[in-house]
Amino acid sequence: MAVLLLFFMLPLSISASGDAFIGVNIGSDISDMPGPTEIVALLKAQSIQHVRLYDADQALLLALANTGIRVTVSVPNDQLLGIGQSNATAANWVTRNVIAHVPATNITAICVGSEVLTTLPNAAPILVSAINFIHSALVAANLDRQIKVSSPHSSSIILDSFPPSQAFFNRTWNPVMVPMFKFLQSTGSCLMLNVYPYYDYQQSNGVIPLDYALFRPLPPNKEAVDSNTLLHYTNVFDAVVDAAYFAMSDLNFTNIPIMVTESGWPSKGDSSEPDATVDNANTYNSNLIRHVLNNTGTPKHPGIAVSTFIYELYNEDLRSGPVSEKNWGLFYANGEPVYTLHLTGAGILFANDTTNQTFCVTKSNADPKMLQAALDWACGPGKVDCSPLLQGQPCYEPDNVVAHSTYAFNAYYQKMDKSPGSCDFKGVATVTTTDPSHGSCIFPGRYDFWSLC
Ligand SMILES: *[C@@H]1O[C@H](CO)[C@@H](O)[C@H](O)[C@H]1NC(C)=O
Ligand SMILES: *[C@@H]1O[C@H](CO)[C@@H](O)[C@H](O)[C@H]1NC(C)=O
Ligand SMILES: *[C@@H]1O[C@H](CO)[C@@H](O)[C@H](O)[C@H]1NC(C)=O
Ligand SMILES: *[C@@H]1O[C@H](CO)[C@@H](O)[C@H](O)[C@H]1NC(C)=O
Ligand SMILES: *[C@@H]1O[C@H](CO)[C@@H](O)[C@H](O)[C@H]1NC(C)=O
Ligand SMILES: *[C@@H]1O[C@H](CO)[C@@H](O)[C@H](O)[C@H]1NC(C)=O
Ligand SMILES: CC(=O)N[C@H]1CO[C@H](CO)[C@@H](O)[C@@H]1O
Repeated sequence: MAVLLLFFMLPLSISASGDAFIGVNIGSDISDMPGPTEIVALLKAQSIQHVRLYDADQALLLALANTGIRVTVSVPNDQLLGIGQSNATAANWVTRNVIAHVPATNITAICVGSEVLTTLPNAAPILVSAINFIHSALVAANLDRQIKVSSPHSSSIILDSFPPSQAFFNRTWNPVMVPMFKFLQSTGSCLMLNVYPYYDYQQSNGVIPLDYALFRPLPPNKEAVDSNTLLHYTNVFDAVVDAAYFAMSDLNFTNIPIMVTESGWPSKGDSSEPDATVDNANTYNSNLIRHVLNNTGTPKHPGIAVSTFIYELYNEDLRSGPVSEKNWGLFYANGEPVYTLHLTGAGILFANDTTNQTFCVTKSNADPKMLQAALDWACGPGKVDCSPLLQGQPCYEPDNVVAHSTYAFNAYYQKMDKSPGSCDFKGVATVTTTDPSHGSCIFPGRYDFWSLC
């Protein structure tokens, strides 16, 4: 009996996928588009370690080489038809835009198209072939394990999304979604979803409270409860992600993780968009980052990482539509912040909020034997991921006990949430405000680790 139970339960569980990360989308509809070097300088200054591009811009991919930054590239919608109709075109795309850049540029995922079902429905019939052709080209280059393939969808393809337990995908798209989920399942990839509580709030005609969209605390009587599951929802983001999990289970797919490829809030709008304000944008994005990096997961899948890319790095002044369309960015094109996120205590991401940013380093003149012992402890019983210190990895050089123990001490300190006593190591370590990162060896903030997809 117990054996049978296991047999049925195993395929149903989403494996714990490590810690969630926050990344940033880089759109380029900008009249004064910063050059690749400026973009990379901004990413480094802000400790942004994951980015998503809407294409595979050669110059930017080159500038991202040897930075340690993880890059998701995209097949733009206007190239999708060609790629979905010809495996040779797909293979060429992968050769030119991926193989030419790895491993110097750490490409970790490929988005095939963007919101194809809702913005380019005539390409829907070839979407899964495009995904398969791109994947086959990666397999041929032996890159399929390190580079995941998926396609970002608008959350508007989920219908009846509250209560989340009743959600399902618009059945029109089942002939696309079912083979796509089979692909994602068999390749260990994830469902990519764009989640915009701003629009859900705006379109709800007052049904959704602003606080619920902004992750602000709600009075208990305002909390949304799913009457089927009795799960409590304290914010729209979680409700939408759970609606996607439930919509997948409606199609009998229960072990595919979700990555949010876009989420954000505009900082400015026209007179019909009164909630597009700097305050709301700052509140939403700060709370979103905290929520994601806390690895809270969602009510349906607590603790399961939902890595998220913020939309977006720069304001895109050339975008058409309402004023808000041009104002989703964290930065102006000149690199000035639109606002400074309230992120103290959330790790070293977005270094602009540096007030309380601290690192743990080796004391000068510490005894090398004590350092070695402390290093061994940190990488062993201390459970620090010391793999970046191995030969060929970014923090191997300089290969000495002082540099290596500094990396390990800091990783332990961040892992312990900078708790008092976690930067001591029998007196050989000390706290500093200077970031010890060097070259492509980036010292982790507490939460910035790799996760599944
Ligand atoms: C494309 O598919 C054809 C037929 O299945 C196969 O013979 C060919 O090798 C494939 N080409 C590439 C570049 O994968
Ligand atoms: C489902 O998708 C089809 C095709 O885009 C669309 O015409 C239809 O309105 C959608 N259904 C709902 C309920 O949104
Ligand atoms: C899901 O599985 C159930 C139980 O095996 C089955 O009745 C149902 O038809 C399946 N649904 C789909 C969409 O395959
Ligand atoms: C962080 O996660 C813990 C449980 O893992 C939870 O109790 C807490 O409310 C979360 N905090 C935020 C800000 O989400
Ligand atoms: C920095 O930390 C100190 C001590 O924990 C705290 O009092 C202060 O409010 C923090 N500063 C900010 C900007 O959060
Ligand atoms: C590339 O990124 C992956 C995922 O974060 C990581 O495991 C790997 O070590 C990185 N490779 C390099 C060369 O930095
Ligand atoms: C508000 C603020 O401190 N902005 C700074 C953020 O970091 C960039 C790059 O280091 C600076 O240019 C900004 O002045």
